Amino acid sequence: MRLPILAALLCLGAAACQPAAPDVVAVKYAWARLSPVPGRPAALYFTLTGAAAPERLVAIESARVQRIELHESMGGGMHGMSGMRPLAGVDVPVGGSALFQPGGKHAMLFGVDPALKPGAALPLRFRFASGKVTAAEAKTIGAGDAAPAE
Ligand SMILES: [Cu+2]
Repeated sequence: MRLPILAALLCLGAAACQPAAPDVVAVKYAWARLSPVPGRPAALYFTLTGAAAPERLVAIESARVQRIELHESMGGGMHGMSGMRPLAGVDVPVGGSALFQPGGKHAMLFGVDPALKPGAALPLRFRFASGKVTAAEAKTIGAGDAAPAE
């Protein structure tokens, strides 16, 4: 147990030990699956990687979506909304990440601009508890399309 602690202490004296952590949380691999039925919600998936300080995702906004909620799928739920619960926020630890993937955490997009077609980029703003904001774009795919590779 002592060796990792010693290594960490040595790192304090050498700024070059690790690359500097970014000031804001990064958003990677963002993609959204549009609903086949107009007016039904779309699902958004992405990966958040930690900043220099602990952060908490509290909201996502888009000029092309009326309302975005953070959800978590519950194990075994097969029937849409009954298998999810809303999340007030999601922690993004320093040096870690928060994964939003099919079957787990995801964001639900209600009132998607009907002019948004598969293949278009969806502009997003991720809001964190610190007040910081990260802008990103999600790739949109059709209901029957395969999930994009990372
Ligand atoms: Cu949901």
